[in-house]
Amino acid sequence: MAVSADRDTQVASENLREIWETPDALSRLLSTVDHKYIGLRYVVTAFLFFVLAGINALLMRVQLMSANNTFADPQIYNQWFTLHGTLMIFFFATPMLFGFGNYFVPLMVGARDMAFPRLNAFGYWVFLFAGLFMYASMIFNVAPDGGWFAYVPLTSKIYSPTPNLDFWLLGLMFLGISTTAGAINFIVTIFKMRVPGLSLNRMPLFVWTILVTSLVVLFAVPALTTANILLFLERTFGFHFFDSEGGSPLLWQHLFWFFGHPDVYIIFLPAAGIVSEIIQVFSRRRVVGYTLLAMSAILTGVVAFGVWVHHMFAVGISPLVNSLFGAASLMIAVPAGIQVFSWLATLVLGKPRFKLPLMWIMGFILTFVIGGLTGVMFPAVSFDRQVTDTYFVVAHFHYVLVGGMVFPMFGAMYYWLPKMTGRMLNKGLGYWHFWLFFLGVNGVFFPMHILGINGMPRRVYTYATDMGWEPLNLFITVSAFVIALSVILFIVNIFYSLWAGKQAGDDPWGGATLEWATSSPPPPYNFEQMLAVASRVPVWDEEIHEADSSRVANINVHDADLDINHIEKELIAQRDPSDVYKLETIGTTLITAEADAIYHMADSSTLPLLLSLALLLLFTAALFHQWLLAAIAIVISIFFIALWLWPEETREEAREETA
Ligand code: HEM
Ligand SMILES: [Cu+2]
Repeated sequence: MAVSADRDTQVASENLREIWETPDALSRLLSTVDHKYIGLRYVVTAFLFFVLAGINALLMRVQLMSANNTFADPQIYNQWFTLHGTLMIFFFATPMLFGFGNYFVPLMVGARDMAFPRLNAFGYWVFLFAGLFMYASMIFNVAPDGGWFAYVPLTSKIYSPTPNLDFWLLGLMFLGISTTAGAINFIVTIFKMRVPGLSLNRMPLFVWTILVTSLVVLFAVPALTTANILLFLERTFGFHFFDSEGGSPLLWQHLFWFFGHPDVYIIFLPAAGIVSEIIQVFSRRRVVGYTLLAMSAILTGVVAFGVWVHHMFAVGISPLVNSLFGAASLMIAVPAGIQVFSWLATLVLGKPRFKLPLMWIMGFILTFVIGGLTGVMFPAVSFDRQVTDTYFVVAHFHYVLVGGMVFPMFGAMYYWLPKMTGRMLNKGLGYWHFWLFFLGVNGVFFPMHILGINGMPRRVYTYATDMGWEPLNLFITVSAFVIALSVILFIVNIFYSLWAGKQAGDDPWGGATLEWATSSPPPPYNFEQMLAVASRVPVWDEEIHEADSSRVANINVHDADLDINHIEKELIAQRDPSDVYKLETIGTTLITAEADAIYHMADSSTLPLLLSLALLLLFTAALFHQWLLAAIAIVISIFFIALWLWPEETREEAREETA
């Protein structure tokens, strides 16, 4: 019995592999739609942008190391901070979290891929090309220089006649296509492709936060894209949206921050999801306040759209409006507080194991709370007016961004890379990385509070000796190099562990959620059996019932104990047995996750790559004002879209033809 079962499993997995894998390396490179490759690519590419943006930060710190330094001139300094902010926010933080989402959302909900695999591949290519497009500006020395929020009139044609700003506008329009495609894909995957039994109230918190983030993306990104299109039209064709001849510069600020504030939560929410997952696993107990945590994510996503004016307290909007937006901004502290207390309660009530992933989360809590404390000061409008545009603000938002996103990201690297690569990261190097980074970050950003209160404005390329700002600035620069060293150790660690790291095994941490119920790295089809779950922590609960390692096989849909809905039984009964070997996955209902469909998934294809190349041509043509070329690029794009949407012959038809 055991022997024949083993043989069946082997046959099944070989069949599955044949169906799901793109075998040869070159076509995989160009055409794969496997969410795991795509997720990994997002993570690696986003990390590359983190390093590039970090190099810009180091260059700025070298310039600010001493008073009256002449290492950089003001023009180049403007480019450095603009590109640093833009790359970090748009090309590092969001894509990095979307990368983890891409890799782990399908695994955590037990699906075989994302809902729209080709759209997913397309999203990655667009991200890559938009990033290269943006960074090309640095190489040609025409990098955007209007700050990461590109205020008009500074960025209007009269004050910024060179193409620097066009790179910024077009690059972000281009990137917006990727972010939007990714968000739609996450929403459909999460709503429709969870395994039977994984009802909304059992979804892992990381999946919850990715869902809320994706919804926020759909409502926020259009404001930015609109603003960018309008400014591009104004700069290129002389329209008047933002200038004083009929337009209004304030319109830019409203549009930008209507996107820009929610964007902070687009970055923070998935990171908070990572925090919940890691705290749960390393405290060895279910997370405290699951429902509150999910609700806080939703509340944050909603309130995020009602606070944007707090970035504009100093522009002269009426005091009444300012105080209303101040009050709304204070409200954000409520869900943030709920989350922090839930996490602390989980740690206190559990038996925490302070391994590397949890260390990063502890670092996150400390740093993020400091950022939150300065954050709640700004809604006091009078205080904000004193410190706005000073280093106090630079200190605050780095505490929130580095604390709220980079710490959880490194936590996720130590937690999830073993699943992605099959190898553990080295602990010794890991501890060095953590402590140097932690000390470096506080060494860089804590003193900035003091500089800010002492009046040092942000975005200045130098300062006079008699301001007394020199010693702290030197200290900050040295600390910035400590951060750089820690990141280098991390990169070394990755290569070292790929080469000589300990084998991770399926489940090195005793994980709770479904990604730990398959091999590391997972096979192309993710799970051999279509799973069904009856718990928020399915892997833990299975371990309670069955201690053996064949968990995956044990939680399959045929298992009567799991109370599978009858529709699903019907679906399974109706299937021709050979159907199991097609590119398909089970679709479920939105709230209770009862099986209601079998979806056939798209095959690998080079069209996503080709279409993104055509779009790259379009944006490059627009940059050089080559309208004929742009028109050609549009025609080519439409052609590729038509090919993409062309009905494919089904496998049965193909089989009949060859027969
Ligand atoms: C990890 C080490 C980092 C260092 C040493 C660093 C350093 C700096 C410096 C020196 C500035 C310019 C301040 C000025 O002249 O006004 C700056 C600005 C900025 N940074 Fe960072 N940063 C780091 C990480 C990050 C991260 C992770 C993010 C976002 C996820 C980020 C986002 C920004 C933004 C948005 C700006 C504002 C740019 C502007 O004024 O337009 N930084 N950073
Ligand atoms: Cu804000």
